[in-house]
Amino acid sequence: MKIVSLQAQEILASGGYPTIEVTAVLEDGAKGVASVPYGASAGSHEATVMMDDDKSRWGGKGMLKAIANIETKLAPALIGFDAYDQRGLDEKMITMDGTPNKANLGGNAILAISIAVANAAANSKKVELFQHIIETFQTGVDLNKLPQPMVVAIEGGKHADETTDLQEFCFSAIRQGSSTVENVRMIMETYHQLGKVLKANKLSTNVGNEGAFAPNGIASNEAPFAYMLEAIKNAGYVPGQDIGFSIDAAASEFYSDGKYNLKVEKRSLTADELIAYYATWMEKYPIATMEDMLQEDDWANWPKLKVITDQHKVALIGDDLTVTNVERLQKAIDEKAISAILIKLNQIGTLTETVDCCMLANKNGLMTTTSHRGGGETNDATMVDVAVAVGSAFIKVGPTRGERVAKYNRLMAIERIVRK
Ligand code: 2PG
Ligand code: MG
Repeated sequence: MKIVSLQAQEILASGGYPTIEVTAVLEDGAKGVASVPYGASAGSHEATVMMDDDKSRWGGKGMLKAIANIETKLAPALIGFDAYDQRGLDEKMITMDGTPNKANLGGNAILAISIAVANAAANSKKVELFQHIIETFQTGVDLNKLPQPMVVAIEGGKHADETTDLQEFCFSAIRQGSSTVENVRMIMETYHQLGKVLKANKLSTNVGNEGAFAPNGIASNEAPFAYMLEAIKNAGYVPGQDIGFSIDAAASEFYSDGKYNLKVEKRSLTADELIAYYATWMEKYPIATMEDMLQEDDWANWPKLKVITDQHKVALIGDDLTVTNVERLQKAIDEKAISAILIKLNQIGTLTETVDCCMLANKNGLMTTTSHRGGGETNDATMVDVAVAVGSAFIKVGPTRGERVAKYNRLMAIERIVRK
């Protein structure tokens, strides 16, 4: 099924700056439209987000260079290519780029084509995108188990001003046997209760990049847990049984010169001291997962933390550490650095490499969580179909704002489709 056109343009991402949208059309008239997100606290080993650096437009954050790469280089080479051959298509773009981090043509340009074509191929076959991914990559997923919501409830770090150093405190649905739709309701009811608890404690309920509460002047990085526990109880659920906590420290953002600088607590800790601090949390609170608790190249200390998370049956997730990259994932497995991995399509830049990374994780018994991006998210919900197709345990997405709820709405729609 040949590609007949690939057309690219700038659209607005959630932060009010541009990103790329591509429309792919196939010879049977089937169409696929996709847009790519990008992060606020991106890891330094991620695929390149090519921006223009032309300060006269969008303060340098335009994407016309990447779009020109689509129009003048990628599209001409890909017209006529078989859209059903996703791996072949992605490999061709990787070869054309020729760099390990897609610096030449832009990870944003390449991913936009990769997922637009996947969407077009699914439409051409008249199947859902997740079904197309399952068939194309033979993922062998069990659709009786769908990903569950991991909902950002409080955000700080780079995603909000004057709040926690840690980036995200999430509610994760961990109860067994209930539907995804019911679990979304459970967590959102709890999120609304959290708003009331914050207000009662004279904290603001303004929201950050991801649509989660960003309370100014919160006392410490540990303070969110007490509010979250109260919210779960007020909503009528049981902490540790229905809902667990998931934390993403995004620790690279508060690390410098060997120290972890907790501004809100006015202290700088060594990795060992920080790990000891985290250990006290695991003893006190129903923590289900912990992500990027250490800096992205702090390979010496991740395995120490993993010993402790294993003891507490907490999944230790790599994000900036592993950047959806099979080589970094393999290293993390070899070094016993993690027990789970965060998956973001734009960290690596093609659908094929993303699925390969998930398959490597699955093969090694590592849980996957597929994630939204902070600063530059879009209404595109391809990440949800990927999560379903590879058997992710969770999708991590914020609770409010259109580009976030689009993901939960897609997840609930998929549940209705597969349970029909
Ligand atoms: C993360 C993400 C998403 P960003 O660190 O997991 O929550 O943030 O997209 O800003 O890197
Ligand atoms: Mg993260």
